[in-house]
Amino acid sequence: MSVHYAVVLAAGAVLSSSVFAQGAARLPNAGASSGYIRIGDADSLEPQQLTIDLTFVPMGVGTGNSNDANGATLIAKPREGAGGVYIFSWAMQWSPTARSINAHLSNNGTSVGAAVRAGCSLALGSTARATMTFDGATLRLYINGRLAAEEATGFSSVWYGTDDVLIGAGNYCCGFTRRFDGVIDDVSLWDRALSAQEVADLDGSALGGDEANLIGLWQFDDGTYDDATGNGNHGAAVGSASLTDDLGNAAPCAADVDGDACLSTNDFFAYLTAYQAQDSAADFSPPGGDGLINTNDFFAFLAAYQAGC
Ligand SMILES: [Ca+2]
Ligand SMILES: [Ca+2]
Ligand SMILES: [Ca+2]
Repeated sequence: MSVHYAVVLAAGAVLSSSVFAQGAARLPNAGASSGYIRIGDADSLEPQQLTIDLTFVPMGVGTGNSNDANGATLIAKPREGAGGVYIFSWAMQWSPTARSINAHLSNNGTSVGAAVRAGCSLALGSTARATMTFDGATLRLYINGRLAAEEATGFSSVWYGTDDVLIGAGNYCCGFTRRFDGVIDDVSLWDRALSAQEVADLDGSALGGDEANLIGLWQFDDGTYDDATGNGNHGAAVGSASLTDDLGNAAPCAADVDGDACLSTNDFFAYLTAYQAQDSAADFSPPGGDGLINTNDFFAFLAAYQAGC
């Protein structure tokens, strides 16, 4: 068990130190503010089997019915202006209300699809990595590189229309624009389902753009919204979207000791395991740790847990 947790915590450490060391996209969707990224429709954005990976920090509930169970859109190839169900090719969303991260796929863009949900989600201001994969038979959702939910789809093909890819918005009809308020970074799109191990090992900030099966990469590190792959599906800022290095206090939720972006009693037991092992993962006090693990650390963990991170 301790080995398992140590691996997870090592992944968390990478998140906190490097993911936002360079540029990221700030998408302000609160009140009258609106900002998202638009990537023009292209055949190269339409894989039949796929992986979509990104890292995000929610900073508010978003706008446009983003506060329901489906939530705010992290990325989608939506049918803009449409109403109904499965009105997209694919979508990943974060719900501040249901405290879930969810992934969706459609077989016909109007009624047939699949959806998976991770049980709960991270707090405002914390960062997590979400990954969806489809191998032609099963839709999977990973949080922080770990499988969180999966479902056999009953269909093998993905429906595609002529709509653009949007990062941070769904733009469906009737007030359901589902715009995300926060930061998104290191978005990658692949034309096959990466394996569980590949997802665990994936670090979008370290990709170069020429990896096999990588068909889209938006890292926001060079002052642009450009696609770093040869497909050249460059993004454009809409509204008040901007690039930023300022993530405020964004860091992995400290109390989420097992790294699944969900605060539960599992984290309490994971903390106890680390504590007993005198693992540095248990070193919560003083902030940043001091190499010593004692009851001060235990109380600091409890405070973080009670505070919701
Ligand atoms: Ca970046
Ligand atoms: Ca957890
Ligand atoms: Ca300590």
